[in-house]
Amino acid sequence: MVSQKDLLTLATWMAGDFSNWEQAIENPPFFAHIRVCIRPLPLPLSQEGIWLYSEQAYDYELNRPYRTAILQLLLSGDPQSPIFIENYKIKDTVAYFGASREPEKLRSLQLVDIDKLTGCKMLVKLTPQNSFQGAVEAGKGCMVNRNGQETYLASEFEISETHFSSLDRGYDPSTDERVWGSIAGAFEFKKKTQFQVNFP
Ligand code: CYC
Repeated sequence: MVSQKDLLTLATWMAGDFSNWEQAIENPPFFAHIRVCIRPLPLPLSQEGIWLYSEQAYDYELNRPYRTAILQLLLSGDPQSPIFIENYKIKDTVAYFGASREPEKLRSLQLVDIDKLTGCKMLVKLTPQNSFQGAVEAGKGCMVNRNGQETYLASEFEISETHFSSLDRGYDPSTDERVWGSIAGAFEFKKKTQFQVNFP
């Protein structure tokens, strides 16, 4: 049975500063050097689940992330995917740029400052290899507009204590052709710094 303890384990594994440096050096044409930095919110936005703030950035411009998100980790009660992650967007994204490394900035954040993204739940299960695997909910409903073009997201990830791999791609809703995202497989991140997660 997956429990609150597993939720805390997932949050703890997610909470850190990740880099794909090794992959970027090995395969520079396909993999930019990316940093993913995930920080627990100093003041949770509700009592439900565990709240995190995530920034993805090119290593050379950490304070101008290309994607930020608020993530809420929750138990689902569904044995197929006992954990899920709600994805939210901050209305004023730019105001929080850099906050993954300066978490005091996140203290002012409230529920009214974020919007839930529909169709973008990540459904998560624990694997026999002591990792968590997740994928975006079915239905091609997580819409991402990239340079004016509507796409739906296909996304999967795996995370363990020290490793985080993720594959995000956007597809054309009418042709199912890939519009953006890695053509050479998943991004492979190693955890460089661990952040502490507190949970009642
Ligand atoms: C978008 N990536 C997204 C979205 C989700 C995730 C749900 C759509 C919502 C949004 O736009 O914020 C992924 N959400 C996740 C994952 C988890 C989660 C993995 C579990 C921790 O809760 N993504 C990568 C690569 C990089 C990338 C390093 C290169 C392709 O992992 C890019 N993801 C990326 C981009 C977008 C995205 C560019 C669209 C952002 C936008 O333009 O709005």
